[in-house]
Amino acid sequence: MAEMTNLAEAVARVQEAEVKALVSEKLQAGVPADDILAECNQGMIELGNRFGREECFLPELMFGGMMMKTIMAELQPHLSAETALGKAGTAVMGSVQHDVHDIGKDIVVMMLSGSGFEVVDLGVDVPPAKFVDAIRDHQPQVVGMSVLLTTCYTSVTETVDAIRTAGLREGVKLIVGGAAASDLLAEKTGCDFYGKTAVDGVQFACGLQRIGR
Ligand code: B12
Repeated sequence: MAEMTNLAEAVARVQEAEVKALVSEKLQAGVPADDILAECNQGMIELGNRFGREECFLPELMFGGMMMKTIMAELQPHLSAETALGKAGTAVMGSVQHDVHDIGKDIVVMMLSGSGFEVVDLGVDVPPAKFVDAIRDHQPQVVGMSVLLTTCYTSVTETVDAIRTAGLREGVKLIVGGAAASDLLAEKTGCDFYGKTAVDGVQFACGLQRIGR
């Protein structure tokens, strides 16, 4: 972590008071909001890495996402037009039809928005048609499905099929996650990626952003 700035390190350690103080200090000193956001994003990536190394756990991850939402709201009026319009892109997220588990889905939502994505959260028990409508309306780069119940495998299949039938499959990357998901489910249903954790999903989405998709 040697090359990280104080702000990035405070984000990675989820030190909310310090993060808030450093952001205000930098804004007052005239540091561009885009640069401040870049430091925060670096911290969020490191937070994800810490989670991967089991140096922190789900509550910190959730709190980190919530903290970044607050920071984003403070930085928003100062961001350049390009960044403010959601440079990271748009993501649609939902728990698939008949599945009402939303704790993991909400973590993914928080982490994606903390990483600069505009996130359209469709909630729980989302029918395939609602995913399709959201893709038409918001033209996301990535669509995430959360599935905790093995009985809902068919909902994943039906959602992917509905997206394909609507002629929208080529334009988006589909990711699936949640306790019932697996590489095999992603492969069988025709998804692009299985995210074991919220961090995996966010890293995949951020990778799309870097390669300009
Ligand atoms: C809490 C809970 C509930 C709560 C949900 C509250 C809520 N608001 O979500 C309540 C009580 C409502 C509930 C209900 C039921 N539940 Co329940 N529930 C759980 C429990 C204990 C924890 C789930 C959880 O929140 N985990 C914590 C979160 C953070 O983990 P997570 O969701 O996996 O998310 C992480 C990753 O998977 C990932 N992730 C999640 N989604 C996505 C999406 C993408 C795109 C990506 C990239 C990543 C990603 O990110 C998160 C962080 O890394 C699990 C046990 C378990 N092992 O999962 C059972 C469990 C999922 N439930 C189960 C069952 C059977 C039910 C019921 C059918 C019970 C009943 N008979 O009524 C109902 C079904 C309701 C429905 N229609 O959905 C079973 C499912 C079994 C199976 N194989 O299908 C489980 C596994 C318990 C068990 N061992 O039997 N449940």
